[in-house]
Amino acid sequence: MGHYKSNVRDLEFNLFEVLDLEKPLSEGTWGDLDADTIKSMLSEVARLAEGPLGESYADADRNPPVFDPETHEATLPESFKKSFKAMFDAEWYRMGLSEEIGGVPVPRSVVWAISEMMLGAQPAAFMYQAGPSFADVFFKNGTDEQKQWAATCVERGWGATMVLTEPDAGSDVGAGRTKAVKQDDGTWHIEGVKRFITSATSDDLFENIFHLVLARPEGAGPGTKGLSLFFVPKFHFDFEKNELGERNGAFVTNVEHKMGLKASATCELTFGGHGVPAVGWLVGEVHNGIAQMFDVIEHARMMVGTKAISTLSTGYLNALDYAKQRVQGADLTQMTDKNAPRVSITHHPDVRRALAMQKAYAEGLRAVYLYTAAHQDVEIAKHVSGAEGDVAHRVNDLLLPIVKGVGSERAYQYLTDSLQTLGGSGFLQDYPIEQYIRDAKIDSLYEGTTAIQAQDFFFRKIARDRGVALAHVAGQVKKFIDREEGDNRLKAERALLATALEDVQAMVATLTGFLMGAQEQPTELYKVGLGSVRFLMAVGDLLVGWQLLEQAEIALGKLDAGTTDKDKAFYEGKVATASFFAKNVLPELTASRGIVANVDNDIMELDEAAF
Ligand code: ST9
Ligand code: FAD
Repeated sequence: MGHYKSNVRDLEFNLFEVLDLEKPLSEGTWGDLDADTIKSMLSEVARLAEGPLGESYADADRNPPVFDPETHEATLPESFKKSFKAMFDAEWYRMGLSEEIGGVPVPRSVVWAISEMMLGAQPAAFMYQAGPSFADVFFKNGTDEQKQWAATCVERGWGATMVLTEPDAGSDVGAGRTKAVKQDDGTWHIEGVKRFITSATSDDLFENIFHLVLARPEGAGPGTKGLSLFFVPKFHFDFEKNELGERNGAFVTNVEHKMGLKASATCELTFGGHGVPAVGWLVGEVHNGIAQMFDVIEHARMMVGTKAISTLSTGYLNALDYAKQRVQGADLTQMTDKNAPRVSITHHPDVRRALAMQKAYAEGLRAVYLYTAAHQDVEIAKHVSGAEGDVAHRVNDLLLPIVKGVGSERAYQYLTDSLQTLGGSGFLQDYPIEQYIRDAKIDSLYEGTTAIQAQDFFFRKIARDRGVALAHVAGQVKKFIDREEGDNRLKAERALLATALEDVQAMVATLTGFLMGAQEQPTELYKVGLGSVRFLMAVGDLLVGWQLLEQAEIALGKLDAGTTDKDKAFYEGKVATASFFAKNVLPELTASRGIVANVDNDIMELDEAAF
């Protein structure tokens, strides 16, 4: 048994009891794919994740990639490559890809449920597997000829990278200086140095790697809008003869030494600096680079959030396992009796509190990412929330910064509780949790830091959207609040959720007020910046609380109907966790509302020297 613990029961519960996928599946959009097939897929991926895929997790951490500057390549540990191969050969990457490039139609919620387990077991391996999904973006944005190349990328199993960041262009992608020089034959020569590029070297995992690179054509304007997207293969390829050719001029010039996620090679990538031109092809033959790259970024942000949530889930399940076995101290009610029997630590209120918080965020955030994924398919979105027209797309856009920003922050925060549950043992490398924490820290940094997610959430996904998607989701929360089921056993929790919704709506009004005020007084915008991460986290808590309570209501119905012993504990856990979260977390949103309402610019006026 490896380090990774899956939660297949909860995935099935989400897909079939909460999202109720059976109905849209029966309508035929996904052929004869049915619930039984999906359940066996989930079990099979769980076996892969808990077995061969996760097996090399610690070894790959202790033996990170070794870079050779002479060859511009790094070697990966054999154990990791074996794990990668076990996953890649199973071809799960075909799920949800365009059929024209070898994909199999599957709802996105199922794709992400499957991905969750691979991401939790061996996140670096999942990232090396980006080729097919990046080829899909290339396929959708490419010319007819490039669409053929995209199919070849999948068929030959090539690796892929997304190449934005430069030493002076991180969050500010538009500051990128890498340039593109047009050639007479219609190709482009890329010149510049990119940094932090994931999977730009990958030992012998792939015969070729294609880089999707943002670069600025000579003479193009400043900022992100002046960037174009280029397809730059590591080796040239004769697509007519189906033959690998000469080395192209994109060379890895360094591999970073990192805190965690060590098996994932993070590379400096130099274009055109070694006497060989780095030849690129303009994607779609149109200059629309940032929008095209955002098609990749949207997948990647969803991936990062799901990775974080998956790591929290396995952290929690490892902590739970330990807590059930670890005997220490007497029950609190017998603390003065020195002869009282010793109990497992699950009997101690503080351990219960910590476990309940871990469970609530792991399962609540899982529900949020799956609800988001449900809005990536119009048919399922309509079934799940009644989203019509382009509302499904807008809801997905709205929720991505929650999945990525809140998922990563809460996972890192509560993984420390997972570690704490193990006491001093948690600090040891005998258990996986210290590695989980190191490996999960990156999730709040790459693909846009939390500050960037929070600004994206407020300025683009709420203000620019004129609140359409937010109103749709708030309407769904309100529908739950107003629904009185059974003997209304969740009455107190519904009231807490109603207050939390009001708190969030008040924060939206306050931040919108600052935004409007900025037309007269530009420094009012600082107040949005000062409140935006708090606001993002508050909306995350509202959505986690709501999803947990929706699940609790379903669980109550199942308990009333009578269930097996095993399911009884599962459903009781759902009800108790939702109630715990509503009572212990949702009231904090009222404090956040007050803080946002009273935010002032004093800290912005402080001289840098005073920090
Ligand atoms: C990175 C990679 O960090 C880390 C991990 C790599 C892992 C690789 C493997 C991954 C595998 C994943 C796939 C798995 C899939 C498997 C299963 C399949 C299901 N939404 O606001 P403006 C666009 S990479 C959409 O003025 P600024 C839009 O076109 C590095 N589009 O921005 C817009 O034009 P318009 C990641 C958006 O002030 C245009 O941009 N780096 C969005 O010029 C300009 O917008 C980062 O993420 C959006 N949310 O630039 C950088 N936002 O307005 C973070 C913008 O006309 N920094 N556009 O529509 C930012 O995001 C900045 O806010 C900025 C600002 C760069 C956008
Ligand atoms: P900076 O942008 O310098 O940010 C520093 C701090 O300032 C952060 O706290 C940030 O939130 C804050 N900040 C910056 N600007 C603002 C603002 N406008 N408002 C508020 N706060 C702000 N990039 C790729 O292109 N491809 C990859 O494959 C890739 N993989 C990566 C893998 C790893 C392991 C790492 C570490 C990075 C990777 N990146 C990749 C780069 C990653 O996306 C960037 O590191 C990230 O976007 C942040 O940029 P930065 O590191 O330059 O930080």
